[in-house]
Amino acid sequence: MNAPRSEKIFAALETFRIELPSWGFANTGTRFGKFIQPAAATTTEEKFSDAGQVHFLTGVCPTVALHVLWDCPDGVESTDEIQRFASRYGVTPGSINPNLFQDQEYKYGSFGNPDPSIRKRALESIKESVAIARRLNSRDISLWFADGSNYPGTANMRQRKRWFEEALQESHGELSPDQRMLIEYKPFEPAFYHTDIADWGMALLLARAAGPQAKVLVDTGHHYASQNIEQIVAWLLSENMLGGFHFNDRRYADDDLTMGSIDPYQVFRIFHEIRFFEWESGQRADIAYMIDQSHNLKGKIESMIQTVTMAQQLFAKAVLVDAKKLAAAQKNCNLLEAESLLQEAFATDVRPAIQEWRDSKGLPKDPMEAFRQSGYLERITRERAAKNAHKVTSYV
Ligand code: AFD
Ligand code: MN
Ligand code: MN
Repeated sequence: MNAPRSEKIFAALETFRIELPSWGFANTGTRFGKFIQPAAATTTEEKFSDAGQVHFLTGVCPTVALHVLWDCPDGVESTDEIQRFASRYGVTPGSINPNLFQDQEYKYGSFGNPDPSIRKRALESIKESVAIARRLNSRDISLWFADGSNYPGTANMRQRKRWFEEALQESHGELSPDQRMLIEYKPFEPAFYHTDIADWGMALLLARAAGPQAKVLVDTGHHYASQNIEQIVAWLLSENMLGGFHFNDRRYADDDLTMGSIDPYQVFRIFHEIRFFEWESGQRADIAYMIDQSHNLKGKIESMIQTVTMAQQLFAKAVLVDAKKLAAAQKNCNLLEAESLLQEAFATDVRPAIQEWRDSKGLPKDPMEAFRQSGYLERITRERAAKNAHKVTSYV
């Protein structure tokens, strides 16, 4: 690895941070049931402990996204305890993700519910999430709505758009000046005929209607097969409306597979578009990188370490693209030159430079191996196996 490239990689790794999801350490499953893991976190404190391990070993995951109210059962009253966990385990609360999809009253939707009292309840939940975020000094309130319908004719899609605009504007009014509202889109699931915020255009229009502190959140699993996600990223960057990502990978739908496990080149191209924008604009894109995965079969902590190290590799590869040469090749329609600048960067083995960087930071060169040697998994398995043994294993 010649010096300029590893210097580029070192500089990039200095800036790259990615947020862990609290829900990624707890037992989750599919609609066909859960396979309980004896070491899975069963409390918010255990989630902070596990996230703290991933950050301790990788050095790039200082924040953990919280699901409200899963992680804050007593709402704002839970924040003191959360702050104690943060200082005890060395990770701070990150984005706040209100849960507007599980309670029975959300059966026909939250902001899109025809019953105004349910819409009001959903709005109160979001206002509480904003208050929790303020108490925890969290900048981002990350909004995903499962709202939609399963059959043609059962929903007035224009009326629901208006209800979302009103509620998001009112939610936006609760934000303090340094907070952001990230509006996440998803084409389908759990609704299968229409989803109220189904694509990036709808999320963009609703973010614009909500107010200047609202941006779009791109979940890489929330696109139809073969959709060009990096083009969406380029457009949102150009509009200054890209707030952040939920990273995962997918084969068929919102599979929440490990980032880069199916199509690493797509993630590389997303990172490349961001770097190309930064080079061209001369400004840092203010984007929150988050993981949205919760593995049912892989070990929870191992799969998070695997995701983080993959993210670092793909980010490091993307910074090797020579933007100046690329711009010239594009201008001259030198297609093979332009294409090869991306392919060469993607083909570069950046692992030695990343290991050097970790070593320079006093971090383990191989965080996965360090975790396996640490005895942490054996300890938490002993401590949690009994609690997990009594967990629900099916939905019937
Ligand atoms: C599910 C949804 C969406 C949301 C996440 C966390 O599809 O991605 O961001 O849960 O609430 O994956
Ligand atoms: Mn998501
Ligand atoms: Mn999802």
